[in-house]
Amino acid sequence: MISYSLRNRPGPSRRRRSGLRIAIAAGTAGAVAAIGLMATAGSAHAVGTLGNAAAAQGRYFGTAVAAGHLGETAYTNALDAEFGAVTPENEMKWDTIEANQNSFNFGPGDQIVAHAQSQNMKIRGHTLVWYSQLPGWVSGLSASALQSAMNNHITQVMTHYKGEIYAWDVVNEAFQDGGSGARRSSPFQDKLGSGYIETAFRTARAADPNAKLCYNDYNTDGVNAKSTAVYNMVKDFKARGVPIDCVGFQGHFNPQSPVPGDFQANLQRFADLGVDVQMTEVDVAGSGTAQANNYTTIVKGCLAVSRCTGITVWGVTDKYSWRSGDTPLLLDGNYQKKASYNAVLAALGSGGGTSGGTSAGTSSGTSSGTSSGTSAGTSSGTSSGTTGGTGGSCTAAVTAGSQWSDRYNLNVTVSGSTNWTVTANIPYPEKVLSTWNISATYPNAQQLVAKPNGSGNNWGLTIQKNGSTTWPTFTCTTS
Ligand code: G2I
Repeated sequence: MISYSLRNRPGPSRRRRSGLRIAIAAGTAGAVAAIGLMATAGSAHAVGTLGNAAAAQGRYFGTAVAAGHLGETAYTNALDAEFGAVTPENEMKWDTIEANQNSFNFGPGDQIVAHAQSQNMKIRGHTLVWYSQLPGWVSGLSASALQSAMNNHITQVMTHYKGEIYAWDVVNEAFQDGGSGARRSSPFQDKLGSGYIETAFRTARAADPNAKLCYNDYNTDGVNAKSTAVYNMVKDFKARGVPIDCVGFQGHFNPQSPVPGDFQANLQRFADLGVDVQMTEVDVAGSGTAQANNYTTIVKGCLAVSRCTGITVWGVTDKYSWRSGDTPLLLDGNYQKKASYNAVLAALGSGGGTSGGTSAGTSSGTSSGTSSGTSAGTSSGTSSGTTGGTGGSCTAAVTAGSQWSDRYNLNVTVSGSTNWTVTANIPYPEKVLSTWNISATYPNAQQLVAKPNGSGNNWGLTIQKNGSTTWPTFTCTTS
């Protein structure tokens, strides 16, 4: 039986990658094994885009997106080719969604969600409670009416997007700049007191228990009075069981305020509290090497912190940046890759990596695709592998199935154990469309985890090409 696991639709081919890669891996009981055999033909690269490079490190790489630009082909092509996650730049803010009390406009946000889902992108929700882009009627409310309105807004919005948002910026920019460490004046702070933040997080957890709940702010990227005030709040929340899962660091930098030397240490101290950390709105004013070096520091700092789960830049192209004159992004106004783009891609490739471990035993395989050595752009071939070692090992053998212009099937046979888990890392921008004979889960958009579902050890998957025909890598482990 075919189960359509992801809301994915075949889309137009955007890019054709040459070459063919077939890989198979096997593991032994209790140990996760990495790559067993990898045969590469032509110029196939596992890491071709920002999203793919980050996924190879177990992270996402995203961008802010404006619904109004999705109709521009160059914009959407760049978005889809490079990024694995999106944050609506303005479309989920209070003044768009609830400009008038209890009248909700989800249209622009829905547009971004639909596009992201069609590309299997993660979605960050931004933002539920913020002093800015707040319609006038909110600040006119009495304290008790404001409390109800805040809870209602959180509940309505999160319920509408329930199950679709990876992480929500529940509260945004609640602290003052400077050395006071105080909360920023806002209708919420002024009428409800500091407790509104805790209330917002508790309300958010009840609305969508599966979404990660983040606090998000700027000028908190290094160790300073403001970040320490946020740190103390998060520490207190964790100690008292107030639901918080992540802290977002916006990462708006410029030459006068570059990435601080203690950037990584700051991320780490938050991670040590037991929350994920994310770079949520990165942009760096400037150009050339200076800008590129800042980006490198950000990427390397994130990769060095195991709980840093992803990086989002605040826009696809300099053309549409909120501070366009500062040329702060990775693609210029003509969607050309800048030095900073190359620096980010290089830094993502040089990270500590998540495919550690050693491969037990040996693997062997044949592939008509590799032996031909051409970049015909079709996926064909067979591959098989075996593990050495003692007991409890498993092997996943992968062969080509049916092919269409926009998608292809792979058939997988697992041997050696009936208690197996096969992890498939799907090369971006390919997507899994469907699977059969397995219980499938998706830790992220580029990863499929397959377990037996009682249908035996022969299973398969359909992959949407999106211009690429590079096969996933498969890792078999037992437990
Ligand atoms: O200011 C940069 C960011 C700081 N952190 C929170 C983010 O939400 C914030 O994003 C920016 C958007 O990039 C801008 O696009 O937030 C601005 C508003 O505070 C956004 O600007 C607004 C303009 O002020 C409006 O005039 C305009 O109608 O964008 C709106 C939609 O284009």
